[in-house]
Amino acid sequence: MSDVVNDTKIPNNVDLSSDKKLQRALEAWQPNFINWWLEMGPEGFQQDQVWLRTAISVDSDGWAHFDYVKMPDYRWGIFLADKVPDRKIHFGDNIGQPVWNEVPGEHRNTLRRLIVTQGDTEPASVEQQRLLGQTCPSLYDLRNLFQVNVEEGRHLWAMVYLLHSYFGRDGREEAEALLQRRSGDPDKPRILGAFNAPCENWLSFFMFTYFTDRDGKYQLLALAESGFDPLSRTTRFMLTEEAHHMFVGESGVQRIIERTAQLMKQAGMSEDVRKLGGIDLPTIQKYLNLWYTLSLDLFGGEVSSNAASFFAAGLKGRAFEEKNYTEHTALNQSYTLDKYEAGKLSREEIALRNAMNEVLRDNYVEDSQRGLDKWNRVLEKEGIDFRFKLPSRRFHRHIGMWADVPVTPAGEIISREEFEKRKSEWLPTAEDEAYVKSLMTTPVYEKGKMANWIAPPARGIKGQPVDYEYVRHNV
Ligand code: BYC
Ligand code: FE
Ligand code: FE
Repeated sequence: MSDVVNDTKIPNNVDLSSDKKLQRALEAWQPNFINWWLEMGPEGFQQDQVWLRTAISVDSDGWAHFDYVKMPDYRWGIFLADKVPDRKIHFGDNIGQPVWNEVPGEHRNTLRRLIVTQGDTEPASVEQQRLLGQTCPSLYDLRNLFQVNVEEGRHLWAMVYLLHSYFGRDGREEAEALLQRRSGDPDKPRILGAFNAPCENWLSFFMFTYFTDRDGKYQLLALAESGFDPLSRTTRFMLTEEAHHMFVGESGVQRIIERTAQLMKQAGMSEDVRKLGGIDLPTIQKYLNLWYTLSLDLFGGEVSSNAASFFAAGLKGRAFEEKNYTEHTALNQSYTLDKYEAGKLSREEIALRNAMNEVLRDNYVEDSQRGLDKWNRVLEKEGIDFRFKLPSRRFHRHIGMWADVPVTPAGEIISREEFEKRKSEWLPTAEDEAYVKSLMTTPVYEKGKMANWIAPPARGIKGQPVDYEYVRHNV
């Protein structure tokens, strides 16, 4: 099953050429995808040779191939993890029934919506990151940006394959619409909040890949449990690529912190490294606050009947449902959470199924902390007192019961006036954004060289040296 067929226009391990109608539909979508890529993908680098990883199979060793490729020639393929023989639905109301290889009629709309929502985030992120190459801190980082971008493009292919294969004409229409919406466009925005937020500097990019791609990880883990087997198999393979995206974010932020620590020493342990062209720690904390909270919103409301029905139907489980839980109906169980309503705070017990968004968010919060622990170890080693902190999950929310409630990063409810007065301490201001951007006006295209505000990585990609020519950019 994991054999790869490369003799069609679309690399795949789903035996695409045996279904001519599907193959023709996808081959008709392909030029539209390429047009979208040329219009909305990385601007100014489409003719460059980039040293990229391409998925070529789903074998755990050797699934990827590294070589120079021009991005529009990237071989975006369709790869599903191998079928698990006799796989059964293992949570919700249908436990023990065989998994679905076709879409059950009663779940058709729900499944389509889940797949479209997932699919929409992939091109959205490419659009958000479209201009970042023009301000890159090194060729190494430029290549990592493009690696993330082409793989988000492949994730779009993964969802479009499902839409075309299993949802007929509606699916084909949704696949077209995925190329029509635009991140941040008020007339045709992307579906979820964070994917319409501007991501215009590299500090934002690294925070995005650390925090927002990590929402991707958890949503994909939840969908990997799905009783709709093609969705489970495609998301399982997407998770393989996701690890590198989060690595780019985690190591990128870490390298900024390392450089800032050096500059602080040069400045006689002063926090003010702006005069030396570094990014001061409080500014890094503000960008952390911003992207973490935008990403918390992506889990949906705390109390969600949608989430309960996804779980009941066996469409979307908890992360590691099979491995980490012993009870899989989630019935007759409760979840206790803070409730904020009409200005009053209380504790409330709700049915566990209605809390599935919050359960997944709990996993996400815990996982997010790990990178901060690493970043704080850098500061500790350098003898710097500052520590990064995840803000309260009530802070700066736009979705759920904390939406637009004025709360401090410590979780304290305050007045709207106080919030407005103090928010410049907590979230990037226009001045912060202008300062960060001012550091990044000139791209660094010289092999092995790094911009002043970031330390070099510990090592290069896939055994190559840091000063490898990761992108052959003709200036
Ligand atoms: N922005 O019942 P509720 C990734 C809507 S990231 C705007 O609480 P539900 C990636 C919601 O749709 C992973 N609207 O929400 C990362 C609902 O609308 P309706 C993406 C929002 O349905 C980096 C209403 O509010 N994958 O892959 O339980 C780079 C009530 O909401 C938002 C997925 O999201 C928001 N943040 O859950 C590249 C997985 N949140 O029904 C890629 C698929 C909620 O009133 N999606 N709404 O019209 C899902 O599982 C669920 O739809 C959600 C929301 C988790 C998003
Ligand atoms: Fe993705
Ligand atoms: Fe990603």
